[in-house]
Amino acid sequence: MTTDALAATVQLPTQSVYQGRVADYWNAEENAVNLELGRIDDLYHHHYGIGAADRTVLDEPDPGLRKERVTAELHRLEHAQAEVLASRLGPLTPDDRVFDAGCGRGGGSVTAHLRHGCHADGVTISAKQAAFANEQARKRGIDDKVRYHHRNMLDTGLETGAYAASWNNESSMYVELDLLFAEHARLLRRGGRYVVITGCYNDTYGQASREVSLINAHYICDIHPRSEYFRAMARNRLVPVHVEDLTEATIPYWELRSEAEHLVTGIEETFLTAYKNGSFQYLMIAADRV
Ligand code: SAH
Ligand code: GPP
Ligand code: MG
Repeated sequence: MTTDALAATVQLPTQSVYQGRVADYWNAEENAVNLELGRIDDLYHHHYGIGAADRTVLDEPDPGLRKERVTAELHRLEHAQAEVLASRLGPLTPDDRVFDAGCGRGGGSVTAHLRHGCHADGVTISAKQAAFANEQARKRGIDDKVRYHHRNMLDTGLETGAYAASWNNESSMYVELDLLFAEHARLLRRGGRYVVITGCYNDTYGQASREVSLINAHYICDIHPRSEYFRAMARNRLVPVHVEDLTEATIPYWELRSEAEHLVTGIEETFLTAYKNGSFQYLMIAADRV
């Protein structure tokens, strides 16, 4: 059979094998470190924390109260990260629309809506997460403005040029950056703002370290080098306006998390080693769509 004839017989799947595995991971995911933190105020985050940690929570003598206080402190740090991202989306009005690419259980879109009053569309490859997030928005009474969709963020079907801002909060390591940024550039209006917070490997160090490979295997993701973000943005009409290395700011979160026996998942020491040996960075980039 010729290549062309073979290609004619093969139906390209709408979702790759890899994306199917990513969806399986998120459909099954029920880590205490995510659900117990989210339950505190119904803001469910799937990202890490930033800022100084109040380590006195570890000294609480009552074991039940200690767990509660550690859980609350980790949630405070994760929510602080979401607020830093939301504050970078620029001045937005309640009529503006924002796009949350790889939205998880929905906490980021709710945070942006509460801060700016804007409409939000979140997209996740997990049907379970989209249903969970929509139910949360319904309970909060904001389902007229905040909506979640079970879709591929590379091919959202959302309206071209309709968005004032968009972001990836710890979700860009699941996709090819050129395809991702092409979709953001399509959805954003001219002058719209794009923000990414991500873990990337440090090109200065060379290729990805063992720790970076372990993180990839743990989450089924594919962490990109720092340089690739800037190359792919330049190719897709996204011009950086603010770049911030959040590595120092996230270390206290990981140090506290590693001592939270009731919440650890086993990846804590790997993150701390990767950040401290310089091979991995926690980075925020804000860019304008030109
Ligand atoms: N941004 C969220 C969740 C981050 S977890 C937060 O900050 O809480 C990573 C998310 O990326 C998961 O929700 C996963 O479903 C999503 N994701 C991974 N690949 C995707 C794809 N191709 N399309 C849409 N979502 C994807
Ligand atoms: C956060 O999700 C993790 C990811 C989205 C993938 C990898 C991120 C990097 C920065 C490399 P989570 O909150 O579900 O993770 P955990 O269960 O470990 O808290
Ligand atoms: Mg988490």
